[in-house]
Amino acid sequence: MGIVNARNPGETEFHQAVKEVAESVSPVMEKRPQLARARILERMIEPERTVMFRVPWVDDKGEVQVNRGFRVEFNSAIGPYKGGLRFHPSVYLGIIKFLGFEQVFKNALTTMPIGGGKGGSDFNPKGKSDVEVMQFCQSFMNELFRHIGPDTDVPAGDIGVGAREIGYLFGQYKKLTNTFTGVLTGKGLEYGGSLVRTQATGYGLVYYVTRMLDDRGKDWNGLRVVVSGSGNVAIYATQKAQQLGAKVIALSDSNGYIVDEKGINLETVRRIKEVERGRICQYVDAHPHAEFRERWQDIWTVPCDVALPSATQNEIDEASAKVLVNNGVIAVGEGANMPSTPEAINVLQDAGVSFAPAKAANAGGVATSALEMCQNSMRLNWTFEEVDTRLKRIMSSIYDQCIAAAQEYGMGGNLVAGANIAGFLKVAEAMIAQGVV
Ligand code: NDP
Ligand code: 2IT
Repeated sequence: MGIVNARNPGETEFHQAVKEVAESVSPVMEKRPQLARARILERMIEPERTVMFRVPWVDDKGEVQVNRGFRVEFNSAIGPYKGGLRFHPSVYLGIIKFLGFEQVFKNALTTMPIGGGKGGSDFNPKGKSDVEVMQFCQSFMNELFRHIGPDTDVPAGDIGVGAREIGYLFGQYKKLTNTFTGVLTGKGLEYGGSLVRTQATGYGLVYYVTRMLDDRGKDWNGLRVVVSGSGNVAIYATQKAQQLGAKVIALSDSNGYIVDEKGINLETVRRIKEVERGRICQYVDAHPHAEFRERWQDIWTVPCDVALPSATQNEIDEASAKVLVNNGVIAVGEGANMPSTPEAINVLQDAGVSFAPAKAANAGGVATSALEMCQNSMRLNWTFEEVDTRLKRIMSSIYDQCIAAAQEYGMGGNLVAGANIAGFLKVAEAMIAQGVV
């Protein structure tokens, strides 16, 4: 870790992500000295390629704006680089590298042939007009297009990048290259998108947690669930949990959280968030019995059986984890990437809470992206049921891989260790087979 920190100064999120994997795989390295001799971990923590670029664009007032763009192509041992783009003002190299690093192992767990990458920009889509978002996306693609391709690197959405942004990015790629290919996933259904991709991360999260609950002899029926965020992942995790009989009572955004003891009305949330691009506080206008509270971090004080952090990194810290435990939480499933601090994970695992790590639990999104790539290659579309059945099967297989790997290395039941080890081994074997490249 000394070397990682010194070679990547200031990239605290990246340090955090590497430390967790390095700790998990240390028993593997002891058992398999050939991995250490091949310097596998040292090679994995160095991205194969990092691109940083200027993104100039003109806003509605005619003023020139300048943002910074990133694409980190982390690892292509098992397939083309694959991973989302994040547009958020907090984006810098350390965030894109932590996301890209995690993506490598997550993608390996999906059983699909995809390597790992991530990209994005410090552009803030909030409050921008559609024209401004389009101007930005076109300028972003003016540089990105030369680095990506359907067999090279296939970006998708993440925070701040949804169907609208993917559409503008795709249009510009097509224009610049004069090709119609599956170079991005999360596309609209009219032009090559896959059914279920919109729902996939949230649904997949709930499918994974279902397996975990099942191992405790429980199902979702009647459980009180708190979901943080109110974006793509949060909305569809809520929808699936509700379909399975759970009562979702809280959601949030970066201004605060709402609590509805009667159960969240998801139609209202979807109108506010997907149609109007509004704020979660507007929920109480339609449902006056519900409550809006400021400080999104405090959402974990709402007593619940299951917590699904689905907003952003490090949103559950040690203190929040203790509150969750004291309130009797039985399961935590990470919808967001790295939403729990290492201290929080320790508190939850020590208390016997079932803990589903992001790499495994939120892999349904990228797995369905890989199914979209598959359909694009065949120039065919599967039905909703076909894709959903495959997604369920993939989430179940990820769960089985995590359980088996944890068991084999003496950490039975520890899904964090299991996910890291299973993902690591698959990538490591592929790297060894391909030589020192
Ligand atoms: P969206 O942009 O659709 O929604 C993000 C939500 O999280 C919004 O409610 C947003 O609130 C909130 N949020 C984001 N950043 C912060 C912050 N710094 N502080 C407080 N609240 C914040 O993104 P997604 O739902 O797609 O992504 C959510 C998480 O899931 C991310 O960690 C992402 O990496 C992860 N993920 C997403 C996948 C996907 O397929 N989309 C796949 C796997 C993981 P506000 O509007 O106020 O900013
Ligand atoms: O973090 C993630 O897995 C995503 N944002 C989805 C990536 C993808 O390529 O679908």
